[in-house]
Amino acid sequence: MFSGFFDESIMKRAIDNKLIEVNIVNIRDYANDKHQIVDDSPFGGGPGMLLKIEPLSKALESLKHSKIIYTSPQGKTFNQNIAKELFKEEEITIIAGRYEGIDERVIEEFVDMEISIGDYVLTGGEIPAMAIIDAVSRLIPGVLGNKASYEEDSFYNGLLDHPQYTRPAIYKNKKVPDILLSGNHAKIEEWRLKKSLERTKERRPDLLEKRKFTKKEMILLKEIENEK
Ligand code: 4GX
Repeated sequence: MFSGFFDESIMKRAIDNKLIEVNIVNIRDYANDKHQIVDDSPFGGGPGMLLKIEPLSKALESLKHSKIIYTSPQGKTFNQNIAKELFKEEEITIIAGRYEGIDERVIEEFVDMEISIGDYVLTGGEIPAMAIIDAVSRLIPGVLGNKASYEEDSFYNGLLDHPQYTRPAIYKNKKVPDILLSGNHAKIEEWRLKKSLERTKERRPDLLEKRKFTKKEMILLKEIENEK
């Protein structure tokens, strides 16, 4: 599951340029029996299998300087702030796998952070692991190259993105907003900020509740209010 992701252009370049280092550990290598069994049924019964405690803890024991993350719907919902927090770490370890979950004692003993990537159920931890690695890696200077800047992205300033357009200026009678073709960069910036505020207010009012506003933003929010 990871090979496509890490062989893809951005991640591959980041690894080749030594901006990130990835080590995929196969839990099976830590199994202690000849069949290399790593799963077992839950105490108390019920469907599904859990990752066995011994191979998993053996794999985690040697990690003294790594932030250990377990992904599950019970975790704190992943967001840009958690990505920024993880970006400061020298090394992170993410427990991923098929099965229904892991033994709670492994969480208590080793896990520093339990993260959910959203309120839905997946069949394994690989996709959450890739989502976290992706969001954190792109914060590392050089990973995105110089063209793209994460400072322009949604959530960088706590707001959603403004609408964006590219050529042609008219497509099936739909015209790109005139202001974007005006060449007036101050006006364009203001328009973009206003659209960001408008969209965030409309679609994610929760994001605005926690946020402080500049004078300019307050004025734009008033304008939006009056236009209704
Ligand atoms: N946000 N799941 C994780 C638990 C599990 C089993 C074995 C590691 C090894 C999910 C989510 C999610 C299902 C992935 C339970 N982990 N994870 N898996 N939503 O639904 O993070």
